[in-house]
Parts: sequence; C-alpha cells; structure tokens
Amino acid sequence: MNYQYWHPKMETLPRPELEAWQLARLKDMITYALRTPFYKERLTRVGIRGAEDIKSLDDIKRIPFTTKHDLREAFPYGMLSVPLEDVIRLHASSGTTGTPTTIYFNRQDIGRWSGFVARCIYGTGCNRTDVFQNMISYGLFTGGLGFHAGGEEIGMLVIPSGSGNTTRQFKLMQDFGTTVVHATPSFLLHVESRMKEEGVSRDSISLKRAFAGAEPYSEDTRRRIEELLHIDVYNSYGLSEMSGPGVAFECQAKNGLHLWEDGYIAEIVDPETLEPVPEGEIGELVLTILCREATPILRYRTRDLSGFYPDPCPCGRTHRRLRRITGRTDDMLIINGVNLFPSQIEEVIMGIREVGNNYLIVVEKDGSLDRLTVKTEVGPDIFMDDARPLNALREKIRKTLQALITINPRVELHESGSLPVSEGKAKRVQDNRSKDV
Ligand code: DLL
Repeated sequence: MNYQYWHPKMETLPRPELEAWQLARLKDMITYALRTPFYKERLTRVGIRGAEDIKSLDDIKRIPFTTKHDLREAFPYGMLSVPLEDVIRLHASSGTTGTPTTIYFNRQDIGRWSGFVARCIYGTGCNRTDVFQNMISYGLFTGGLGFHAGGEEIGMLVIPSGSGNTTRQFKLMQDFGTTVVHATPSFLLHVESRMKEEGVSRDSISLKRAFAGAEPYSEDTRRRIEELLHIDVYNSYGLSEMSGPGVAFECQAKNGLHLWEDGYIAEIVDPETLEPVPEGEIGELVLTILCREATPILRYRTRDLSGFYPDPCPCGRTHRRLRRITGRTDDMLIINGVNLFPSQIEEVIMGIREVGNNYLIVVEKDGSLDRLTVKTEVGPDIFMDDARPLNALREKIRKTLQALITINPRVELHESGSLPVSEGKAKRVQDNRSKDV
C-alpha cells in the first residue's frame, strides 16, 4: 500500500519530538486557560498559576477533569479566553438535554482545525481530483463546516449538500460525479436502501469512499456498507468539545483511528476511580485540546469508551491508534440486572445477512421486570407475507442475541423503510421504563 500524508513531518514525528511538542503546546493552553474565569479558579486552586508550573507531560495529572456539566455552568462566555472581537465562529451542541455547550474559534483555530480534518481526508487516499459530497448537517453541528473546510483545504470540489433528501443526494451524485461522501453510518445504510427503492443503479454513480462517524457503529456495519455500496468506509471520530471531527481517523490500513497527538493529549482512565488504566486496556477517553486558543479545554471527560492499540501502524504514522468506540459510559443499559451496550446488539444483528439496514431497541417495564424488544427491518430478499422465512429469521435473531447477551429479547420484524430514520445521529434506543411507572 502506498500511504500518503497531508503533513508528512507532523504525521510521522518521532515520539520524543511529538511529546516535546505536546508539552510546549500544553503550556500555551495553560496560559490561555488562565485567562478564563472558569479555569482561573480551577487551576489556581491546585497551585497552577502559570505555564511554568507545568514542567513535564506527567504534570497534566495535576489538572482537574472538566465535564460537560462544567461547560454548561460556564455558558455562555465562562470559557472564552480571547477578546470577543478576535472570535470568528462558534459551534454548539444541540442542547436537547440541557443548556447547550458552546465552543469559540479565532481565525488561527479555524485554520488549525481545517488542517487536522484535511489530514484525515487525505490519509484515506483522497486528493484534489475528488468530488466530495458532504451529506451531514451544516449549522451549529461541527460535522458540516468541519469537513467542508478540510475538503476545501485539500482542493477537492466540495458539494455542501447537507443531510437528508436522498432523491436530491442521488441527483447530485449523478450530475457531478461524486467520488466521496461523508455521513453518519445510519444515513449511509438508509441511502443504500433508498437507492434500491428509487431504482438508482450503482453504475450511474462513481462513488469510491465514505467517511462515516458522529455515532457508534460496529465493524459488521462498516463491512455491510462497504459490500452493499462497493466502497471503502473510513471511521471518523470527534466531538464538539474538541472542535468536532478531525480528532481521530482511520488511515488506509483501516485498523484503529489515529488520534492526532500534536493537537490533542489523550488519557484513558477508569471511569469509576479516574486512575489511568494499564496501557492497551479499555477505559474512558479523556482529551486535552492543544490546538485551540479561544476555548482551551483541559482533561475533558468524553464518556466514550476506548483504548489504544499497543503496536505501531503499518502506515508509518507515529500517532497512536484508538480502538473503535463501541459505547459511552452513559449509554449502558441495565436490563434485569444485566449490563448491556446497544453496540452489542448491533454487532449481532448487522452480522445477519437477511436483516435489513435499520433497527431500534426498545426497553419497557413488564410488571416488575424489564422487557427488551429488538425491532429490525428485513432485507430486500425477505417478503413480509411469507410467514415461514419470517419466523425462521425471528428465531435466528432471538437465539443469536440470547447466546451473546444472556437476555431473551422479543424480536419484531418490520418492512424495509418502515422504522424511523433520523437525519442526524440515529436514535437507536427507546428506554420507556420511566414512563411505565
Ligand atoms: O459528532 C463530531 C463529529 C462530526 C464526529 C462528524 C465525526 C464526524 P458531537 O455531536 O459533539 O460531535 O458528538 C460527539 O459522538 O463523544 C461520541 O460519543 C460520538 N461519536 C462521534 N464519532 C464517533 C465514532 C460530533 N466514529 C459524540 N464512533 C462522541 C463512535 C462517535 N462514536
């Protein structure tokens, strides 16, 4: 494989130099952080009054963790570290579960962020001859403008199509010869189902690659999208608190996501004790941004569960690789006392060929017990009026799930295209238990 780097020097920087860079940038971030009311109070409390109080990377452990709650408390300007007139953009989380969290960027911050996204895109084999259709929401969500700027930096033709409206997406792909798309994995699966329904032939589009992220998905889902659409799919990880996409991305080796360590310091901690886990083990990812002056965020508890691969990547990049994020500490379901991550269910059902492209997990109360129902669509080869294959499929899903998760779920099969599709991140779990009491 001929691996290509957007920023060869930084992407292959020897570890000692990379760590020296991180220390210098961490000191810069401390200087900026001390200009915010929030961190001034937090850092002085632990005796950090200036960059000179950070002497080694290990000193990061002296810095208190930052949580989503802290960001909300600091809303709107408590974490802004530059004069407002230097800020050129903000992004915000949707705020559906409370006060939104807001991140500010100065001009250099936007430039650096685009550079990281460009690295991600270029590392998958794209170049300026590609036509890139960005099928994800624009606006306050970081996925749209973040990838847009990265694509432009490389010099690709970027089509800001946004999410939704599959008919128009197909038309754009056909008219302009789109070679690469960006979307959530659930939207890519939806696109594939709609392609069949609308009779769009694979030969009428020139698609080669997709970047898929913003929500968890399994290796089986990646394989399914790749096989159905005949494309390469690359996993893309990021979060608004760390500017959005461009934090970690798969290279062409497609085995783990390189976390750009010149832009972020990553720690993996035990979510209960908050102590570091042994190298290579899974825990909660904690991130410190090194590449944003206007809103420095230190030791942010992402709630995402991951770990680092211990071995180097064949691509030659020196930045460590994260394992696929399979869940969050706060999305674990406890069903009749059994701990279960939605990703475990996805792994089973997306591995069954006859299952369609969409599913939903419903949890309810049944008397004093919890009841788990897994609703899946069926694939195009299964007909809803033919009871025998339907019963056989239902039983196959039930048995496979029960063997893996030790819970006996109810399985409902639904016609292709009948389960709800979200234009943004898929809502895979409906937990109705609190409504039932
Ligand atoms: O989802 C930023 C983004 C945009 C990433 C486009 C990739 C592509 P938020 O809306 O703040 O930001 O959501 C961040 O989504 O903490 C994870 O729980 C989840 N997430 C994002 N990417 C992945 C992924 C954007 N590849 C939250 N795998 C994160 C698993 C992901 N989970």
